[in-house]
Amino acid sequence: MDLGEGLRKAIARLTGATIIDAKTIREFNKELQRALISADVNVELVLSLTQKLEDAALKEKLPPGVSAKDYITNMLYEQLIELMGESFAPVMKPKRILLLGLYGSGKTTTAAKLARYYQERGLSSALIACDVSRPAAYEQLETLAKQAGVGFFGIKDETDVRKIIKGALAALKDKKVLICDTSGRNALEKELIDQLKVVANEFKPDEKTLVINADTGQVAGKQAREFDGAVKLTGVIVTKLDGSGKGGGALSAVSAAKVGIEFIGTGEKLNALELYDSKKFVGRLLGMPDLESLVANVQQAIKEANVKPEEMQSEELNYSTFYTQLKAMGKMGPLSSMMASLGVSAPKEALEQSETKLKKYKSIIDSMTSQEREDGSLLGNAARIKRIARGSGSTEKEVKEMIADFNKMKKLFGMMKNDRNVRKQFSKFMPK
Ligand SMILES: Nc1nc2c(ncn2[C@@H]2O[C@H](COP(=O)(O)OP(=O)(O)O)[C@@H](O)[C@H]2O)c(=O)[nH]1
Ligand SMILES: [Mg+2]
Repeated sequence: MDLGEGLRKAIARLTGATIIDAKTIREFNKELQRALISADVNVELVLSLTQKLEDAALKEKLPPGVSAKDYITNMLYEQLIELMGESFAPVMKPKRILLLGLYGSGKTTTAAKLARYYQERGLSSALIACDVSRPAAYEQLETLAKQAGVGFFGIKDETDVRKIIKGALAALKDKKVLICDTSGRNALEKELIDQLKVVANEFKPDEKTLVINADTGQVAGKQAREFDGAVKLTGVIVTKLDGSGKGGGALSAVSAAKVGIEFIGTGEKLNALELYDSKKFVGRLLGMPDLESLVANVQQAIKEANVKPEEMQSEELNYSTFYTQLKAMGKMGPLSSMMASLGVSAPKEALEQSETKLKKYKSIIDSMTSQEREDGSLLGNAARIKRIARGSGSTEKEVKEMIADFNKMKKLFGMMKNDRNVRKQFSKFMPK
């Protein structure tokens, strides 16, 4: 069973759960621990991750409208990005990169992809052929360098890596980014490790990047530890994510070497290189292509559930904050009855909540310019109302209705700000 499968199994256990109690989260954690430990993720790390999940799950209340499954999936996602990083921004300065990895992991192809990547962004690049084990490795890299339009240095049939690096550093002085391709064997051997140490000493790389194939399983952790022991890794690139592999080994590798994922390879072509993006990567790992929207929805729900009455009135009301506030108030029941109990007469239909209405308001607000969102008074203009109505697929009447609701809320906020008694009354209506 690969890691993704184990994680998916753990998540599947939560289907239908309506609350998160100790039993639910512990069963989930047990499954999660099994999956992570069998993927060779460091045991201590696994225990601290599941402990954090348990603490958070039991402390926090499920926000309204969010299922236990989505909520815990989001928490798991947050823990995983703590481990692997959320995104990667490469240093765009002259530098030397050493690529390492087992035979067939995609090092040579990735070297050319990276050279092309940096050169396209204004840093002239060159490739150095230091794979002295594989027949035709020299020719493969030379061909790829031509295709990528980047520099190349190698000494055909030379087996002394020291000589190659010395020659390369002399010949490629005018290049900003130097990328060194190395030998890889089917499994690590002492000879290979010794050779890599020599290359690293001579080349003095700024980055030492492990290239692993997305279908590498738990052995990725062992590989990463051994390469890390030899040269101290700085990052990981996962290749062949366009294939059937889901990249579970990457989690073992980053946890073993304590580095992040930098790029992913998504094809044989030289432009098939993408910057690592945690939402995409974890989504794939968990077999949830829609993870991005799940995470966005849960995070929005958490934010809304946490709006406190104090914050509601301290926050300046404008159209940027209106939607969130409106949703938060929706949980308090019809506002008109509340306002009546405060001794404020409100029109019966005031701020009536309904999902359709909220959706409509959201699309109207999305059609506003950022200026209009900040300064609601701009909407006194008929041409603007017309434009917003058209942009959001609403009628002008609907836009005007929303403006009226906005103004009512603004009035209420003003009262809350100025009157402690009203504030106190108001907080009674907040959901506990
Ligand atoms: N589909 C796919 N194939 C890749 C990717 N990266 C490398 N390959 C292929 O994998 C094979 C081995 O790649 P190579 O760069 O020679 O690996 P090396 O032995 O580590 O240098 C080649 O056929 C590449 O075209 C990738 O991201 N996606
Ligand atoms: Mg190679």
